[in-house]
Amino acid sequence: MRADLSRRGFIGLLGAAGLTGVAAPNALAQPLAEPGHGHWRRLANEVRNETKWAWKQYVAKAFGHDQIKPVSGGYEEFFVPGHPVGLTVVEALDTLWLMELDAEFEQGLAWVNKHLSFDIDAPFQVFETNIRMLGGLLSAYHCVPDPRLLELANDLGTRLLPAFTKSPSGVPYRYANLRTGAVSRPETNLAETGTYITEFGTLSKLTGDKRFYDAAKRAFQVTFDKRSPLDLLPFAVHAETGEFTNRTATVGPPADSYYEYLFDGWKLFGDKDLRSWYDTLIAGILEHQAETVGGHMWFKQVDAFTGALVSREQSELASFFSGLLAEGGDVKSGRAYHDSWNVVQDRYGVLPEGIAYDTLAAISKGNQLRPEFADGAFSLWLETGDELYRHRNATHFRHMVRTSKVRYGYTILDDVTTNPVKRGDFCPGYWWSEQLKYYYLIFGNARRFDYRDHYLSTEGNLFKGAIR
Ligand code: DMJ
Repeated sequence: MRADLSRRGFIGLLGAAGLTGVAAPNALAQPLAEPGHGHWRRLANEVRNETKWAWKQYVAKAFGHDQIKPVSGGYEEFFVPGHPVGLTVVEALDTLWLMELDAEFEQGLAWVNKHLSFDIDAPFQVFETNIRMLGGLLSAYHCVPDPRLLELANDLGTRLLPAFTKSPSGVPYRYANLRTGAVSRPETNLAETGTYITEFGTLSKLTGDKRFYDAAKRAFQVTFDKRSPLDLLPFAVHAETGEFTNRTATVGPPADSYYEYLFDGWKLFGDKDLRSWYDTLIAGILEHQAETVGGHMWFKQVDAFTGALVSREQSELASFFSGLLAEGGDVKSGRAYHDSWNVVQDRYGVLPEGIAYDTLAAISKGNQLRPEFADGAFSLWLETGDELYRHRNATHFRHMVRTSKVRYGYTILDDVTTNPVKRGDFCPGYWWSEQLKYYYLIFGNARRFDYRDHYLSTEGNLFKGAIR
């Protein structure tokens, strides 16, 4: 399979660690042997085998718990201590299905059917619950239309709705108690207020209940309407007033997926308002935030009202923006921005969480098993058909196997600048939903994936394009 199909639809804080220092080239940054032509299928099989092996470890040590601790063989919950919701199971389902790991998929689905319940008297973070749990259930339902999956998705969406409906402005609170509907934490940000339209919209479409789509769109509109005269948005906002509470604009967290979902809402539902809001804001970003430093394109953080420089720190999470720009029609900028991050991959092997792009120093030295670079490469490959992006992801995958594979799975890294790297001890849920899927889909010719017409959410969840 060649990625020579045009315009395929695909979607895909700086931790202020204060650890500034000059980036030392890491031994891991030595060039790796890359697979030649004809070897992509073998690489896809390798990804599939790693997934199968990691799933087996998870089932043996942590089944039903949110996240495995793959070094110690323990587990931990992601949302609320003592209240597991099988985050890893829900995140993994569509990936397992796409890889035709059917026994593993059935095992996960059986757990969901038997154990998953959202009747929990505790506050859940609405953004994470939406992109991970609601998105995971909807993508599993898209792959295998088991009515219980939709029932659970509808139940969860309904429990999240008070975050929107109880807000005087329509901008959602950060937390909602799943049993009582009590809401809390009104100090929020762009990503946590504008990353709902595709999950909520899909739910509206499947259930006929428009409340979900309308709530997600209204939240967007409140902040968009308050944009600065430069067409920029500060990232901090208060749910009760709908007013911004700072002045800094960034394309990284905690803003990132706000921009992604404006585009995605248009892509998935054809909502022209969202497309026009996306175009307006991206034009502002390109005009006031893009800059070339050392021959590479980066996005500075600026005062949204004056355009004055705030910081040249860049989170690894911002690397997804390369793919978004390309999907939005600006392939040139998308390519340029991914090239910049590739320089960081060349230097460190595994990308640090945050860099100062004027020196390329790692200012946040860990790596939380992040998928954004691979996400960007996958989107760019779909848009351009350029094999370069397969090679970049092969390098990304190889570095991950060499540095993160431990006794019971794959772990985050605490420091990518030491040799050997310093490891932490947990595997985030998104690892199962994102990079494993991006690697598999870019290396292999997945029989169950429609390369021409599909939609993957910010969490890599498949809402469109399953070939059953
Ligand atoms: C994922 O949960 C999603 O990609 C989200 O949009 C932000 N980043 C994490 C993974 O890094």
